[in-house]
Amino acid sequence: MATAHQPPVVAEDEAVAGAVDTAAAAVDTAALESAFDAAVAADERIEPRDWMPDAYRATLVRQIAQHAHSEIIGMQPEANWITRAPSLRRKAILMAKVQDEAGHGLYLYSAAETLGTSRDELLDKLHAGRQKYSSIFNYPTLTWADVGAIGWLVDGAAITNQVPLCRCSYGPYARAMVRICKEESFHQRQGYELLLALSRGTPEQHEMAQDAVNRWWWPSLMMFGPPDAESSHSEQSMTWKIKRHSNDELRQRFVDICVPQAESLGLTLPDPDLKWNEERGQHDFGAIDWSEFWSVLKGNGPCNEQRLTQRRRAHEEGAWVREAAAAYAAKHSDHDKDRRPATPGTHGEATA
Ligand code: FAQ
Repeated sequence: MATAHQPPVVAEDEAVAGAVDTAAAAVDTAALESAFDAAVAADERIEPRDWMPDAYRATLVRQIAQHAHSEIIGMQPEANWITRAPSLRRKAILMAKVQDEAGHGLYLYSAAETLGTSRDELLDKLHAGRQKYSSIFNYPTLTWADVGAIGWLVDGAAITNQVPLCRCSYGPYARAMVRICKEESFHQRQGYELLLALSRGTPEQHEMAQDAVNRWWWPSLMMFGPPDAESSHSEQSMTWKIKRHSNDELRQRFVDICVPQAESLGLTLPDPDLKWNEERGQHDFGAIDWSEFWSVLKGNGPCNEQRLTQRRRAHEEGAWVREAAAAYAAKHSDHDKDRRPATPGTHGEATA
């Protein structure tokens, strides 16, 4: 009977409708995916409202967050020297540089927020040790020359890595990198100029500059990440054009840039195997101690604990500033609301 069959008939209809929906969704996703792939292949920018694969989004959040955390943790080693800078000029330069790093962190957290995460969430993960920051900032700044070595080598490595990121497929990250690279380039020059002054100074100052370069050289090479064969994300990130070059390619480029600069500085790079290879048109260099790199990543570098403790403390102690800023913003948005005409333009005011 018709009535007896009705429910199964309805269920069958629903099942058919459900299957059609699933098939349509699959077709939609496939179409979206191929549009995304075509946009990436054509070097178009992916913007926040565009469809993107979940894994692309997750990769960007991971990398941008790690980058942002590096900028703000990276303020610590240099800030250590602000009170002990040898002149007012050097102090003013260093303060401006450290402030720039904070700014870079903010641009990057904002870029990450366009992917649907929040700065609070990312900071919580950093403080809980669930997200990384660059290995380089787990080394101590023992002398004033370290400020120069950080500028020359660490900012130099950062620029080498970041200039290609200005062409990253994700628009907000690429645009943030343009401004950051301009500032990093200034930072690199101040480090070079500082080291040059020390290198040409007294024998003790020259020795201090050399010692700083000896300590920062190898960790700077590690900043580019593990060798290509051990880089878990490179292949996919390069297909998506998040990364444009592999870790080893950029590391090689950095070595080739540094060798003539070290010569001009009158300093030696601490690598007896470093030599020009005529055939390759590049420098050969010695083996990197990757066990040190992985150990630092696991939290066992000389300053890991100190950096995270200081970061957590700064966050807690800064709570009142965030609360005050939020209260101020809320007060002003109410205030602005009161001053706004009920119907835009009713008082003949400009409403733009
Ligand atoms: N430190 O598969 P890959 C600066 C991790 S900013 C710690 O090759 P990927 C400015 C990696 O996350 C410096 N961890 O990874 C400044 C992954 O672990 P996961 C920061 C590292 O992402 C100057 C695992 O190893 N710059 O210095 C490091 O494809 C002076 C496997 O590695 C950026 O973040 C490392 N060095 O390539 C501030 C640039 N390397 O996440 C103050 C943007 C690798 O699976 C003073 N980032 N790992 O758990 C990138 O270009 C890339 O993320 C790489 C790594 C190249 C760093």
